[in-house]
Amino acid sequence: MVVATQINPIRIEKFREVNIPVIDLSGKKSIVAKLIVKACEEYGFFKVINHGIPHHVIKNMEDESFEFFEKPLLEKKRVGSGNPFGYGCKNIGLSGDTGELEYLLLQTNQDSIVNSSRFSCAVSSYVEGVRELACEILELIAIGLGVPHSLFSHLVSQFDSDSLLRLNHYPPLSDTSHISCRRGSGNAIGFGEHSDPQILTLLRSNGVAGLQISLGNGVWVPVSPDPHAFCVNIGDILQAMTNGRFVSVRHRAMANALTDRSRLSMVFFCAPPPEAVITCPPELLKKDEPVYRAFTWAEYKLHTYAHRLGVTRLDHFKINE
Ligand code: GA4
Repeated sequence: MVVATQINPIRIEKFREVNIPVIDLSGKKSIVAKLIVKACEEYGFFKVINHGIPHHVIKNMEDESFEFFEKPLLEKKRVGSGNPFGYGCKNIGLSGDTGELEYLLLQTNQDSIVNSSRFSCAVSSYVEGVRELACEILELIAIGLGVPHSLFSHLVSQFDSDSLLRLNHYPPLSDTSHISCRRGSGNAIGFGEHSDPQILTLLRSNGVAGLQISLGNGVWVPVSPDPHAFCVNIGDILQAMTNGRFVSVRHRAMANALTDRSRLSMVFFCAPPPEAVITCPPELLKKDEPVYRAFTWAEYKLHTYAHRLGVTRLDHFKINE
């Protein structure tokens, strides 16, 4: 049971870690598909194990990420193609949100990963692995929902899919030597409350805790870190495409105050191509009225970047708002 206590100014919970479903992808396809759909309906979050991404691909990406974040600030700031992409420290997005982290936000379409440095090789292999895994999970979701297998996955596998890779580095708050732009106290937020705008998110973190899921009404539960698993969550687009049957659950990351190890999360956001039209297929509507109007991913992104991190942005696309 979750036992909550009120401590100003942030509500702190005393709780067990939430047991989100752990799904073994090596199981029988039809059974795995059902389990995933159930997890999407009940939690919007689940973990996958036996995911098939080779250990060395993940390890390489992690090592390269740590090496990158160890570089001097000025060198890191030169990386990337500018706001919102590239290196960022404390600033999140374009509307004034901040957090206790530094990050590297990368576009992942084939044109973006071109150079052949060790770092970009690690990124290409990692992105190839997580994209394939995302497509496999999206196909299992389609099977579980009884819609054509590639209904969701084809959006992510297309050449111009707008998917992103985000490397988030949360150094221990007690250590001020790594980045000069970080300060904070015990209960500081690393990355504030939000839902993910895309279709599906695949997060892999090292063994340091920080991710929390909102149960609503200000109650937060932590997700235990597991370097061998991927934590998967539904994004706004999949909520819209399932007419609200799956929910894009709000989550956040706490600043890393409890250990002297850095937390590193490597997050793949699967997005459709900009011109893809987002709408709920008739098979999923059944007799229900559509909750959201049709919109393109480009339109949704414009709306997303025009608002703050914590906004429930799908509400704007509701038919009866
Ligand atoms: C949240 C999920 C992803 O990290 C992200 C974020 C994006 C950004 O950092 O540029 C946004 C945020 C995220 C949603 C609202 C807008 C856009 C920051 C922000 C304030 C890369 C994404 O796609 O949306």
